[in-house]
Amino acid sequence: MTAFPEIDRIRYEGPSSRNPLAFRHYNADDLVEGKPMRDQLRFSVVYWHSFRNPLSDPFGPGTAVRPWEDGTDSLENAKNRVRVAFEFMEKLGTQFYAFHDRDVAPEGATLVETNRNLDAIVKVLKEEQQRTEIKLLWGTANLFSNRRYMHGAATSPNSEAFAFAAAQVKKAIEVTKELGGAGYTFWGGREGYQNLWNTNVSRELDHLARFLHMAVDYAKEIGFTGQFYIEPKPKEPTKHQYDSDAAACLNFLRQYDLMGHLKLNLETNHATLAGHTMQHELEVAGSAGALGSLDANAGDELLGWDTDQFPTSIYLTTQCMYSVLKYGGLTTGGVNFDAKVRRESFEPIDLFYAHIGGMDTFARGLKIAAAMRADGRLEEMLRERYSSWDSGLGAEIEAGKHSFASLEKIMLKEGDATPNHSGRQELIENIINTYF
Ligand code: XUL
Ligand code: CO
Repeated sequence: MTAFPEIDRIRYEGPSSRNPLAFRHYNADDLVEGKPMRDQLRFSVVYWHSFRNPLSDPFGPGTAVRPWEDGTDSLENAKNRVRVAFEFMEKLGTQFYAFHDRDVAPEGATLVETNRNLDAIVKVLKEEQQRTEIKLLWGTANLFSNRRYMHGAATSPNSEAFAFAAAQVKKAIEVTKELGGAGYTFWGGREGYQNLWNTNVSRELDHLARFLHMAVDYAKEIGFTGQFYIEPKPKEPTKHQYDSDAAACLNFLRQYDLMGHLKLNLETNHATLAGHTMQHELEVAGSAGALGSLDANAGDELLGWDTDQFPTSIYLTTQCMYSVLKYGGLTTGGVNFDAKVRRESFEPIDLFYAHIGGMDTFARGLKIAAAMRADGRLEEMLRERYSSWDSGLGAEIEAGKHSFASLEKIMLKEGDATPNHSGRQELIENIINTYF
């Protein structure tokens, strides 16, 4: 049985190919900065958008045609879907995937039944992983769809919701370990507020931190060595999410002594919603040594919601990969397409077009970023801009040899600070365009 009978394995055909089912830039074996592109990019397909999203929106039901679905929430249908997902990834040539517990297996009437369902599916996932050598990038738990989480999970005013979420994440970590997952992600779901009049912010943040400490402890207890991530998002579904952006996450991790335990999983559309660029988020996380993984997508400039479109801007992916390379490359993390085809792109083949486009766009971004780094002009201009700190007064200040009093003395004598280098933004932007 095959779900995509008309599609062969997607191959690299080079930039001049007009075959819509081929890569023009992503050639998995090509070396970039000494590593095959497949290892630099570590592409991952998300189960939720690609295999569970009916393509509904707040104004209408789903439009997706998915002939392999039998319309039920049965275990049989869920098992069959696993095989379809792996056929898709095999044909696409991605090495990783990611899922929420509830994406892969149906929720039962009780936790016992739900866990049993999950175990049954994990067995199939494991078989398919072994058959295809496709690996789990990260697992996660859906702590936001069920009505028990209407007020949040770890930050719910209802302690039973917290307890249920704890049980759910415990199981999700076990399953992620069982599948050899390289990581585990915490995205805030409904961990935020809709109304400050009914919210005890400090208590909710304490609870969130306690929850994450329990996760860290449990991972240690069972020997799960995958990387934990926290995924910033400022709003949607709540008006304000506690993990609103990279800086807020880092502050939270530091305040609650979680810094060494979690890295950041950064998503482009979340950065946009926060009023930042993805590059900003990457630089904030990277400079704190906490750049973990990328949820690759893009928003729409004219729509205010998390549209999770596939990335098609080479400028964007160049910025992403420039920061990734600068901070040492992806290790446990990957380029995870947390992206969905748009509601009008309802055919199965659109899933291929979308991912091929995203992969090629990232491959180009990677190559351009590597070329920029090899050329070195940008780095040289950056070095030059800070050169007053490399010797003399600047070096002395950095070395802690000065105080307000000693600096005042110098400036009283000199009379003024001399402006030195131009910012050269225009020149830099011109240079960047020469790489495209
Ligand atoms: C929601 C989002 C999630 C996380 C995983 O906007 O990005 O899908 O990536 O829970
Ligand atoms: Co995401």
